[in-house]
Amino acid sequence: MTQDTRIYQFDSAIVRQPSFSVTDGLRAGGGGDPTYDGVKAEHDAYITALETAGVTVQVLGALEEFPDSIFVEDPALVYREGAIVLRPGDKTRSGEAAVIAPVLRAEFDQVLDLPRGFVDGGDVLNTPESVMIGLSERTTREGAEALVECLAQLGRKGLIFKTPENVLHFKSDCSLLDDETILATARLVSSGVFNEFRTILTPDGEEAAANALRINDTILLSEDCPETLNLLTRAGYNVVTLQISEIAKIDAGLSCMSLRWLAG
Ligand code: CIR
Repeated sequence: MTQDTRIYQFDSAIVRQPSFSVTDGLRAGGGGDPTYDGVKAEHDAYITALETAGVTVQVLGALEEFPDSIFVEDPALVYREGAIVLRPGDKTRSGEAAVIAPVLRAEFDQVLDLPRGFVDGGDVLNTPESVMIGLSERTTREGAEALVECLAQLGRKGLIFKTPENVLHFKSDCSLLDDETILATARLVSSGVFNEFRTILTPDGEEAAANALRINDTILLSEDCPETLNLLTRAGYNVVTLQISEIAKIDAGLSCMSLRWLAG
C-alpha cells in the first residue's frame, strides 16, 4: 500500500459554482438561511485562496436541481492514482454522483464507482499512511467496506472508524495539518482514533475550526476561530483565514467545497 508523504500537496482542484437554490441546502437547523450573494462571495474568495496556494482550479457550472452540489467533496474522492465516484448518503444529493462522474472520467485514467452502500466524501480523511473513513448518518458500514475495496484497487489502505454522534461528517471534526499532526475536536480525539498522531485540540467554542484545509504550505481556517488561529500560528503554521459564515449555515466548512489532487 502507498505511503503518501505528499498527501496535502495539490496542483489541481475542481469546484462548482453555487446555485441560487443553495439557500435551500440541507442543514441541522438553528443558524438561519444563507443568502445566495453571501455564499457566492465566500465561494469566490475560496477559489482565490486555492489559486494563491498554488492550485489550478476548474470551476464547474451551478446545478439548480441540487442545492448542495457546491459541496463537490461529498460525491467523489480523487487521488493521483485515480478517482472514486461515491454514493452520497442523503437522497437529495445522490444524483450529484452521476453529474460529477463524466468530469472525473475526463481528468483521470482510472475512475471507480462505489458499488454499494453509501459514503459521503466528508467522512473521508486522507493521511500519509491510510484513508480514515468515519461511519455516520451519511456513511454506512456497507459503503465504508466497499470503499476499502475500491481504495485497495488504487493502492491505498482504508480504515473504518466512527464519526461522533450528532456530527455531520468525520471531517467536520478533524483535518490533517502535516504528516504527523491532526487538528480535531476533543470529542473526536477522546475516542482514540488519532492515537498514532500528534493532535492539536480546537479550543472550546471553536469546534468548527476543526474542518481546516491544508493546501501545500498553507492552512485555510475559518476566520471565526481566533483562538485556533493563535494556536496554529504559534505552532509555526502558515494560516490564511476565510469567511465561511454563510456556508456554515448549511453545515459546511472549508474542505467540502473542492476536490483536490496532485496531477503533476
Ligand atoms: C449537506 O448537509 O450535505 C450540506 N448542507 C453540507 C455538506 C458539507 N460537506 C462536507 O462537510 N463535506
